[in-house]
Amino acid sequence: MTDMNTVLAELKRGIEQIFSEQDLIEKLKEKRPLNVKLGADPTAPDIHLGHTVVLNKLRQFQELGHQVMFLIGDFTGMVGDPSGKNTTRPPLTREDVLRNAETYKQQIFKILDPQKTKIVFNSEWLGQLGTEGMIRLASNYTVARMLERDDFKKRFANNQPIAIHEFIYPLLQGYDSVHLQADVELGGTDQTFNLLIGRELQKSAGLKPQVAITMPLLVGLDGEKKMSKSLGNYIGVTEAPNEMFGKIMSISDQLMWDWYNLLSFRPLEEIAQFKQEVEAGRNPRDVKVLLAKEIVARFHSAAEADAAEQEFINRFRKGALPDEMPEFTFEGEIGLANLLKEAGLVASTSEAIRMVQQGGVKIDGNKAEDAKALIGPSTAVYQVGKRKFARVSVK
Ligand code: TYR
Repeated sequence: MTDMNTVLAELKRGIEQIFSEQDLIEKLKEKRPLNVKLGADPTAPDIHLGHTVVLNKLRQFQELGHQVMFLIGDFTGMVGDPSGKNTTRPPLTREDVLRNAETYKQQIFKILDPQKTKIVFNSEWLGQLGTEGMIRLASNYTVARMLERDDFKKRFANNQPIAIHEFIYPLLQGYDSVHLQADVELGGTDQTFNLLIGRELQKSAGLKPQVAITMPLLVGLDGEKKMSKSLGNYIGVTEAPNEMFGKIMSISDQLMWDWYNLLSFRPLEEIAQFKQEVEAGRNPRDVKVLLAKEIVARFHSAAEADAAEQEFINRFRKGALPDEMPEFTFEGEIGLANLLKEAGLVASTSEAIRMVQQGGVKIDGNKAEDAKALIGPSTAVYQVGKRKFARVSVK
C-alpha cells in the first residue's frame, strides 16, 4: 500500500499551485478513481513540449489508478479563451476545430494511457445549453468579479475592448466541470482563474468543488518566453529524433535545469545530484545529453535516441561544440547573411555569402544552402567554419 504522503509528494512535484491540498487529500481518501480533467481548445494543431508538462501530470494520476478526461473544447474553441490575451481572439471555423482535434487525439497518446483516458467534446453539452441555459449560467457570476481577473482588468483600464462573449468563456469552462463532475482539473498557470470558476460553479450546483492544479509554463528554446508555436521557440512532439535532440542540445545550461524539473521523469534526488556534479566541474553538456536522450526516447524509442546522439556527435565532431557561446536576439525576419554578420560570425555579408557557398555555415548542425534565406521566428545554433558559434533567436 502506498501511503498518502508519498502519493501527495509525487502529485505535487513540479506544480505551481493547488486549490486546495486539503480537498485533494479528502478525495484521495475516498479510494475511488478520481475524474481528472484537462481541456484544450483545438486552436494550434500541434502539441509541443510545453503542453506535455500538464500531460505528464495527468499521466501520473493515471499511474495512480485515476481516470483522465481529455476534453476537446470544440465549442469553447469557437468562443476563444481570453486568458493572458490583450486582444479578442479570432474565432475558429468548424473545419479548423475538427482538424486540430484529430491531431490532438493522435498526439496525446504519446504520453497518456489510452485505457485510462476518455476523450470528450464540449459541444456535446454546451451546444444543448440554449439561450435560457446560457442566461442562467451567466447569472452565477458578477461583472465586478469578472473584472478582478488580471487580463480583463488591464484591458478595461486601458480602454481596450472586452467583448461580452469573453466573459462567458470562463463560465463555459466551469460548466464543463459541473457537467463532467470533475474531481480535479489541471491547467497552466494562465488557467488559474478559469479553474477556480469551475470550483465555484460546482459548489453552486451542490457538488464538491474540484481540486484545481496549475503547472508552470515551460520556457521555450530562447530561454525567455513561454514555449509557443507562434514564437518559433518550441519542439513539437512529432519532430524527428535528430531535430529534437539537436534542439534540446541548443538550450542554455540555465534553461536545462528548468527543463529537467518540468520534463524529466528522473527522481528529484537524481537531478539534484547532477546539479552538484556540474558545480563540481562535470561538463553540463553531458547532463544535457542525458535529458535529450530521455525526451527523444519518450517520443520515439531508446534506439532512436542513441542514434540521434551518435548523429549529433558526428555532426558537430566530438567536442567541437563549445560550452559557452554568445547569444543574440533579433526582431522580425532577417536574411541569413545579415544574421551571420550581426552575430559577429563573419566580417561582412559578402564573406557570409562566400562561406555559405563553400558549405562552411551550419544551422543546428545542418549545412546552410542559401545566404539569402529569410530566417523567421526560431532559435538555433549557427556555426561558421570549425570554431565560430552563436546561439541566435529571431522573434
Ligand atoms: N481554456 C483552456 C485553454 O485555452 C481550454 C479548456 C476548454 C479547458 C474547456 C477546459 C475546458 O472545460 O487552453
